[in-house]
Amino acid sequence: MKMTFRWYGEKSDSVTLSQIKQIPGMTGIMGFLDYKAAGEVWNEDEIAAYIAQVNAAGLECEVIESVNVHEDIKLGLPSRDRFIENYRETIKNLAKHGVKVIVYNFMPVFDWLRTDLARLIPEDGSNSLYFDEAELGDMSPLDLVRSTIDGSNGFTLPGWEPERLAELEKTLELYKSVAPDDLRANYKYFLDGIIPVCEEQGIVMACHPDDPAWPVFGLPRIAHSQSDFDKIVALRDSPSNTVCLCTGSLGSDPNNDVVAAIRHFGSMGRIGCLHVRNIKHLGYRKFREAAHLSESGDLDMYEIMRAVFETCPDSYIRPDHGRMIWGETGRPGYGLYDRALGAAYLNGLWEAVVKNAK
Ligand code: CS2
Ligand code: MN
Repeated sequence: MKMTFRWYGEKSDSVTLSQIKQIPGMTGIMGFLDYKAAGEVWNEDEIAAYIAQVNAAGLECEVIESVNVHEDIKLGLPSRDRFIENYRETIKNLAKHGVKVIVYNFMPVFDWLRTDLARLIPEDGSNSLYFDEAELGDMSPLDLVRSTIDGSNGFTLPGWEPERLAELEKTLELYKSVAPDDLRANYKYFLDGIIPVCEEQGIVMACHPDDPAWPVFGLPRIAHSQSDFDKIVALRDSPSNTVCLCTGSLGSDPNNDVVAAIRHFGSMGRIGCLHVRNIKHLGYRKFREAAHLSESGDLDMYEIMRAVFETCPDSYIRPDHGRMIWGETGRPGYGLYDRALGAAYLNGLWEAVVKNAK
């Protein structure tokens, strides 16, 4: 297991590399060029500069998250071939600089969605990301985007880049004629275009689940259960076509058995990396993100780490979103303190799992 931390780059993160390096057991980061629009080529010089900076801080950068997929690819528009070609170029450029895993998602229009970015947790006075479908019912997609941007403390959130959102209404209209099977067919076309390059370059693609784990705003979504991911890994049967197993995203639906999913895809060799965080269910399609500790939420974090150890022990892991605690401000979900506590806790569980196995 390699414990890593998401880092958005010097200009876009409130957390510094030296702070990350001081978290016990931290081996590297999951990197991101946050200024790249979906569909753009990531050039070698910018990749090299970013990775050199990470390495200079004593950290590795073997995972990149996210190289976003252009909407035209998901919609299956004729212009997709140009964007797939750019994606292939980016894969080759990343591989040249030692990257092994690329995390991405295939969610139409939105990345993760929340109805509140700073919901008070009454038990301890901290706050965390929160979702309640009932609140969403009254909002248009544009309302939600506006409130999300307003609540993000001046940071751009992943998947919420202004360029991508400018054409929101037009894009939503285009999706009206895309059924889940069409989206899957477009996904296969994308994978057929990029996976051969990944195989040749030694790169693993890891698909992040839909978050929350159900369709929103009537958009097609095809990546939020074990059976969805069975279909995804079968779209292109290759060790380079894998899952980014995000426990909090899959776990937002209490019907998903996260531990079983890890065992299932882990033993198939189809887990490219994991995001490990906890979630607290509060009702039907209503949840908040909890501290990583098992007893703070509804997931059994010990069993999660044991499943990783027994089926995919060499995985890259990162704590996922954290709460905002101790008065910290920053990018919602991406402060330093609670994610550092999360990493320390997961490392502790790992030590216990490893020693118990002996
Ligand atoms: C991440 C996702 O912040 C998060 O929730 O887990 O944004 C993830 O990086 C993307 O979906 C992958 O493209
Ligand atoms: Mn995640």
